[in-house]
Amino acid sequence: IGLSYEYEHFHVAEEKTEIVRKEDEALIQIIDDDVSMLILLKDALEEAGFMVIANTEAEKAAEQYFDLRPDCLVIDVHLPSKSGVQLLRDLQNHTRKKFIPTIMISSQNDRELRIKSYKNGADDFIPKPIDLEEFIVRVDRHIQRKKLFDHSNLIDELTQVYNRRFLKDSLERLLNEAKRSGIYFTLAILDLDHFKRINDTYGHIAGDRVLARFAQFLKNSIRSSDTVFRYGGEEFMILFPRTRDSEAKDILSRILKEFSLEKFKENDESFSVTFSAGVYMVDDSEIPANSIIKTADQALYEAKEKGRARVES
Ligand code: GH3
Ligand code: MG
Ligand code: MG
Ligand code: MG
Repeated sequence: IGLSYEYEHFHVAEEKTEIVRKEDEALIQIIDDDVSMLILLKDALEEAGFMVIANTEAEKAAEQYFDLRPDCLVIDVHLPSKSGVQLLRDLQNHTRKKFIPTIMISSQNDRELRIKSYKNGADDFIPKPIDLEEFIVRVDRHIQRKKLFDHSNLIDELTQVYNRRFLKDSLERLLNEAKRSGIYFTLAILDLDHFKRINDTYGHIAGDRVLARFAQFLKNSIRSSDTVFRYGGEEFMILFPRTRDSEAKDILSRILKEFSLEKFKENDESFSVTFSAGVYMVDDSEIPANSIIKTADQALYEAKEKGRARVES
């Protein structure tokens, strides 16, 4: 991906290439000024099923790191323009709350260097020459651990859908994608109607059960490319990539119709629940994430004003 080899100068020029990130495929970024090492590791990782971006320069690497947000970093300790440890420190300073497992590789298996690497946030240190089989299993372990970490940090415990933190990430990712390839998407905000009454009538535990069932209902009603988030309390959001607002409205109206037929039972009493929703289509990638949410929220407010159990845009 994105490599063109210029053997006469013996360096690798990275072209600006489209890297389409697949949800389930881990992306590994390798930074090493030694081209033959880059090729060796890249080939081995790709054969093992990972996506790889390879860089020879620290500056270019930093740029691509922020752009593509890899799942694992492999950094050579000795880079010409900047030490690998310095690069690691710079990247970590910019993504303090993100956990991106980082493996330092080095031709020098030096105790001081290892300690310095770990102190600066490295998770692993592999001296060259690299045993490829061991390298792959170590990368794989780091990726598995990161997945577990990300999952527990991004899922809302009660409803088992994505949380607000992940919404921010997803919105930014979609906006970046929109910038790159001009695609559009629709954001929907859903809010349960008169939810306070359910709590007041049947208690908070019953209210929690409604929230969990609503979230699962949403998850089961949308396409696999769409994502449900719990934004807070009894408010949920859905991101519909490559979907116009009219289409999202149709989908939500169908879900509303089906969900309002669901029967909830608490102490021999049966009740049903509805929601209101506001949708907003983003086809201008310059719009900031918070004003997208604000505009969708205004549509939701309109749906509430017009009598609830409806979808507005
Ligand atoms: P509206 O139709 O205008 O949205 O009315 P509403 O009653 O749904 O809205 P309101 O914002 O007045 O009340 C929301 C309620 O949701 C209040 C709050 O106690 C409850 N709530 C928020 N989070 C949770 C939760 O995790 N569990 C339970 N059981 N209730 C929650
Ligand atoms: Mg080097
Ligand atoms: Mg609310
Ligand atoms: Mg409500």
